[in-house]
Amino acid sequence: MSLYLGLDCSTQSATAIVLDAGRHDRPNVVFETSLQFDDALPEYGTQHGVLPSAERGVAASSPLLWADGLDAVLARVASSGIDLHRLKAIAGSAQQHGSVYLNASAQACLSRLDPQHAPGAQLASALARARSPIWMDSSTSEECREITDAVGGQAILAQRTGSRAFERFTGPQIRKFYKRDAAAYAATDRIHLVSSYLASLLVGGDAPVDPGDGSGMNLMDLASASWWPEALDATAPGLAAKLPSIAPAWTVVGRLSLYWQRRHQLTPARVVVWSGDNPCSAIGTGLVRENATAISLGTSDTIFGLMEQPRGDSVAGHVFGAPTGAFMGLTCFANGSLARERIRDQFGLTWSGFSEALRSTPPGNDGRMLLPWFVPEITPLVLEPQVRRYALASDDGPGHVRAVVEAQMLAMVIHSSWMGLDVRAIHATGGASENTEILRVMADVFGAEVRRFDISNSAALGAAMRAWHADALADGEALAWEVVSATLRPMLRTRVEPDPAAHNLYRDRARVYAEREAAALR
Ligand code: ADP
Ligand code: XUL
Repeated sequence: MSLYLGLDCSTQSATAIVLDAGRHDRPNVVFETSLQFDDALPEYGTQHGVLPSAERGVAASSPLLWADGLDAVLARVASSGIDLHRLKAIAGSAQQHGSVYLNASAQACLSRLDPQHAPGAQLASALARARSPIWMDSSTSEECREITDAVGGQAILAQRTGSRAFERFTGPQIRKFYKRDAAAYAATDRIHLVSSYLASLLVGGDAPVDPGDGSGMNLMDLASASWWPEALDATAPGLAAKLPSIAPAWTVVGRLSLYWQRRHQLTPARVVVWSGDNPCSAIGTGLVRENATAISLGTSDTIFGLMEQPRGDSVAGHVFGAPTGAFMGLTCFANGSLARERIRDQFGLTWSGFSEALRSTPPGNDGRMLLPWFVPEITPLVLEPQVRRYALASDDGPGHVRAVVEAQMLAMVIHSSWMGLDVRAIHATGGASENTEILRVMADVFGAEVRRFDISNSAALGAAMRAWHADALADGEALAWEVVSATLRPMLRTRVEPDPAAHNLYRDRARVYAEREAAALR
């Protein structure tokens, strides 16, 4: 049996999962560890993984923090006591859309890293931009308009790249950087996604992006998985030379560099192309065909499902590449865990108090409702945070708890219908999927069975499963995705069945919610 390491660099945390898998026995997770950036690396000064900023709509983090986060989880893997001689391949997952700007000295810097020291400080001189814009940024509406106009409208952009222009997408972010700081843009040699940056770090070279994460940029032609020249021209001059290549998600980029081998006594394992957290989560929740829908309740909430071919009105959401080589539809909500935390903290609750509030209030919340835009919202686009309450007293804690969760689930039903997904079964993942009461609201709102697995970090697990799949392929042995996804079968932990009466009631609440949302947006 061989070991496969899956890494995840998300908004708030870094995670490593080691999968023991091979040709015969049942694959098994033998190690899992997570660290919160704010706690583990306080010197970077992040809050929930984000650097403080006074500028409206701006959200950024530090690429050096991500490097040191990677180093810290690898240190834990190295001291886990598992037999790492059997480590054959590593793949990774990262928060999507964020971008890292390297200068011309980066390649030399990466190949000269000193294993006596953590990577962060050593990489500072390789950056053309100290702060990386991340997916929570909503400051590029102007650039979105400019790019949309230049390519001939949002329908064309959505059809070619899988999405209309979105503020957080990498293309509009690159354009803003170019407009604001043309000299720093000119000094940028390579613009990586968080995923391809960390893969580059592992091999000490220059790693490609995969079509899954590449499709979150408004720059890639989805059908051919290649850069779309019109979009590049619309974004910034000379961009083609600054972007990495695009390679299938199962590509082996290289071997773990000497830096990491020496620093953590690791083998020269194969390093597989990294992807975005949502594409990796598709694999880690067992979505390898159009057989189910997944909902991730992480910092963002996302709903997604596989598509054999792109379909639906992608002006409404996104069609990304999937790690299987197919496609996936996705809708993303910025007011996920942080909105739930806002209500939890406002009423001085713990998560168990939050759950108790859900238990003590009825489906439909006796008509109490809110629109949950505590921070700028992606779906629907709400740039100025606003929270609207209906029949909800300001001191009604339990009412607020149910109202925020119901609002999130109703918004998901409404804004995912464009995908035409089969939602008979929902595979729930992400930190908040630990909360069974939240899953009960999900099951009732969707009228679908909700399944939860032992591992709630499906992005890291999916990365480990991708490493296994790619390693087998590199050895000349095609491993069916069904074999890979069967890893999850013994991990099924919980099934939450919908209540038909509650589901009926929520159909009506969805209509009311949609009307209130439309009124608020007018
Ligand atoms: P990300 O990968 O985006 O960093 P995670 O998937 O790790 O986020 O989820 C982290 C979030 O999970 C926390 O911000 C917290 O709000 C939420 N969370 C953790 N436990 C619970 C719980 N029992 N109930 C609700 N939410 C929870
Ligand atoms: C997806 C999105 C977020 C990030 C952070 O489009 O913006 O889900 O990937 O997890």
